[in-house]
Amino acid sequence: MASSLTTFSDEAKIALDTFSGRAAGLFSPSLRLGVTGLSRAGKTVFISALVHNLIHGGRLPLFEAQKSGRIARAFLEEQPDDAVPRFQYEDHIAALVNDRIWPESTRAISELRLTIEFESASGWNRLFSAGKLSLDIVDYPGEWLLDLPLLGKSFADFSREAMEMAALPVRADLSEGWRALAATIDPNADADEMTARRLAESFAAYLKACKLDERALSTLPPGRFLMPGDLEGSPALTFSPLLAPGDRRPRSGSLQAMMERRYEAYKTHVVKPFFREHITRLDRQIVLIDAMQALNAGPGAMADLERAVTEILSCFRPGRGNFLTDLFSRRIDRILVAATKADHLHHESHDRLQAIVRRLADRAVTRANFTGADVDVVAMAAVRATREGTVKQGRETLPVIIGTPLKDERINGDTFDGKAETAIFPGDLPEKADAVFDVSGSQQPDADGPAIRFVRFRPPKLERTAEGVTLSLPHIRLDRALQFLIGDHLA
Ligand SMILES: Nc1nc2c(ncn2[C@@H]2O[C@H](COP(=O)(O)OP(=O)(O)OP(=O)(O)O)[C@@H](O)[C@H]2O)c(=O)[nH]1
Ligand SMILES: [Mg+2]
Repeated sequence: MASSLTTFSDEAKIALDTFSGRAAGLFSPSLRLGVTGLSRAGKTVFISALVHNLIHGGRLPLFEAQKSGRIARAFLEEQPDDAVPRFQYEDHIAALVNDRIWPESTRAISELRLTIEFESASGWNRLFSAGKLSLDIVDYPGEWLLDLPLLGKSFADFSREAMEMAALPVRADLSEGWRALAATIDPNADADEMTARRLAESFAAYLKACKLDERALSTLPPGRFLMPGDLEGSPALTFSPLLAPGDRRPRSGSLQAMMERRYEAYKTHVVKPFFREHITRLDRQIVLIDAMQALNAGPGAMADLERAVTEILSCFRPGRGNFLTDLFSRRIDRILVAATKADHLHHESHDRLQAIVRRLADRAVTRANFTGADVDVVAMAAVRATREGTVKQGRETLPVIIGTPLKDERINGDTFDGKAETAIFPGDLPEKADAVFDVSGSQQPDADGPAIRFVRFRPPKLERTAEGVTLSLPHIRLDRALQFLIGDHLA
């Protein structure tokens, strides 16, 4: 009896919650899901695959509501915010499915509303809930998110940190030009537009260089230096950290005063509105990371990725007394850190990849002093571009992945034409997650080069049923991600 009593009071509480907290939401409860990640992490592909699988009833055995047949239908509806660009779902799917090309880079925020009609699993919920959930998905560049910590930093803090980061071994050579230039400049000299511009351009060039493939470094703020949008060339983007600016108020009319004013303008006109309008309204968040790329580039890039995830997490769940707390109107209660592109590895390595991400997220959670939201991790592929097989080499049988490498991808001196299928032995991830974080190099799995072999594949060719119906996009563990992100709202 006791157990059914708890069940009853729990459900009553949920129902009450529905009544009071979301009075309007009783008829169409909504959940805002933020999808972020540094550029090329896989956001657009993830959103397209998620929506496609829900609309077309994809194979999602770990997504409970779908597995038990309780989802009546899922469809796109008009989004709630008229001023935000719509996520171009149809275009992206056409590219993926018909042309087998990956969608183009997105550079701005966009939104999509997916409504799910379902039957609740519990009789009580069926009485009280509309059996309808609107999922508002917001896609935005992770670089912009990294700007949030700036709100709590003075220009002197910002300068000091930027200089420290720039001098780290992984960045030192890339930042050399900018640091040399900054060293020749007296912050106390008269403000001069051309000096400001030269410094800002040199700083932006260094930030851009960090992002190139072979370095795979995560970005440093300010995010709009890489994706200026319509702000290109405006004074709010024409500034740079300075070498050793004093903490005291700079002389008015000095270069430092000018840089400080612009830095503050950037915070007021760019950073704050973005967070107030978008981030603070999120309920759930998925942070996509390209761990494969970072693993390939080595421990320095992994440490850098960890730093970026730490910064991102510290933005989502600011503690009491934090300057960000007041900005939040809702509380993000679940965050999923997801490594995409697991289809580049044989399934035997999927758990290892997940262990690596778990270790990265755990350390980030500790460092960010983060509490109060559930954080989970997953190694997944939103779109599975490969299948698995084995190849005999002498006496050994090697596990391989088979797919169509993108045109001009190379491995071992071979260049691919974008048409032929190829089997690739991707290599194994190290058994111990620690090895990939070891910057000292002593434990590096393979000192001669990256542990895993990595080529980009074209999207898969979709199978058709006997009746000619195209099946939904294949994936790896997308269902697990869905279950964590929205499963409880469909219970
Ligand atoms: N094999 C495989 N490749 C993927 C997957 N997801 C993304 N990719 C690759 O990663 C690239 C970037 O994916 P996008 O979804 O465009 O990344 P994004 O985060 O939206 O990038 P930006 O819009 O540039 O910020 C794609 O062009 C693919 O090459 C996946 O699930 N499997
Ligand atoms: Mg995108």
